[in-house]
Amino acid sequence: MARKGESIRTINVAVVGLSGVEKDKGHAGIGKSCLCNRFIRPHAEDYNIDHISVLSQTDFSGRVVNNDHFLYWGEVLKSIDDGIDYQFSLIEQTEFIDDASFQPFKGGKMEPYVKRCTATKISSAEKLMYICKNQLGIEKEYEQKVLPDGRLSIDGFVCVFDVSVVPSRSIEKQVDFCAAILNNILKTKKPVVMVTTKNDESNDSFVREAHKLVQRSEYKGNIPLVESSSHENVNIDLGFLLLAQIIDKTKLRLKIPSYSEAALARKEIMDAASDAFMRLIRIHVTDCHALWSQTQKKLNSHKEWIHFVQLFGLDGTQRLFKRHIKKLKDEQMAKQVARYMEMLPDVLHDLIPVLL
Ligand SMILES: Nc1nc2c(ncn2[C@@H]2O[C@H](COP(=O)(O)OP(=O)(O)OP(=O)(O)O)[C@@H](O)[C@H]2O)c(=O)[nH]1
Ligand SMILES: [Mg+2]
Repeated sequence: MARKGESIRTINVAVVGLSGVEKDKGHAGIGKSCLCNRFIRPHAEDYNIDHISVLSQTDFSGRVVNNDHFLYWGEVLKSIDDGIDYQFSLIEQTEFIDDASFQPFKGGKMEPYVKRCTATKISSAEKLMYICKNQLGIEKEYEQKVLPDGRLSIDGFVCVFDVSVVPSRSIEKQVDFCAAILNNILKTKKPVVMVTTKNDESNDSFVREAHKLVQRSEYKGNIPLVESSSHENVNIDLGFLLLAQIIDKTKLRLKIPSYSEAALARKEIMDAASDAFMRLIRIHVTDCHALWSQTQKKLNSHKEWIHFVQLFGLDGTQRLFKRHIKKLKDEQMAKQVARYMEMLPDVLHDLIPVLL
């Protein structure tokens, strides 16, 4: 681990966990890419749920994949309340599958994934940072960041374990695969944190299996477990920050809330952001004919607006705006009806003598 200045430490992390052909990983991956995406680019607008796995030969040899079985996700700065900043560099160790043969691409000396993914010296000349699936083939249209010096020295690992039910993947298989990875990580003497993914769709017995795995005697209680959901953005930073603290040998360690505690805290943040956003909208948008584009231009520098878009994305923001406009229209209509009702006795009074 390199020390940058007084209070910024740089930490290089490899995210690892079950990967491979469908026979090994089942119908879907375990959530490594989504976890990396949420950690590096947490805002709703930058989060994608679909990442690269099965590729064409052209994409495999493009500069993002660069004929490797790992992705370079770039850097992110995160702070802990006690004033320490960590700059993380992140790679994801995966296994890319050829869309022609449905077998892993062959490149150089191919060790089995469980061994290869625990490498602590990573190198790939001119490799570009991965951002999203659409980037492949049109790299110039995205930020182009190169893996510095073409290499990275890994300080610690985040080992991912999926606690949701995925068709064609048995829990025993995942436990065995994960244990093999953890055993190989132990040999590197680098610290590891286990992060369970997809807790928004968790299966209780799978959650228990994950806890049982890290409690095996050979791990001597040295592997903390964090329960996360990338889709719900719950407990994402925690696993990485804990790893940084272990690497940094800090005395104080972050507390690990359970998934339900962390999800509740997250909901409170989202509710508060929604309330603040609605207050802003109520003050500034009083005309039911207000347009989304104009409102966006007018309000997008307000902190309440920015925070809400970060959490809910532009689609979510527009949905709430539309709901507000509908409410304004309903209110206007109700006022009009009330006015007509007020006038009704007079109108009737005028009409009845005529009718009589
Ligand atoms: N419900 C739920 N689904 C998730 C979550 N994270 C990932 N997924 C889904 O799981 C599938 C696989 O996710 P990836 O992140 O691509 O998995 P991976 O481990 O990177 O897969 P490979 O790199 O191909 O081994 C996708 O369909 C994701 O949308 C989550 O937090 N909750
Ligand atoms: Mg992946």
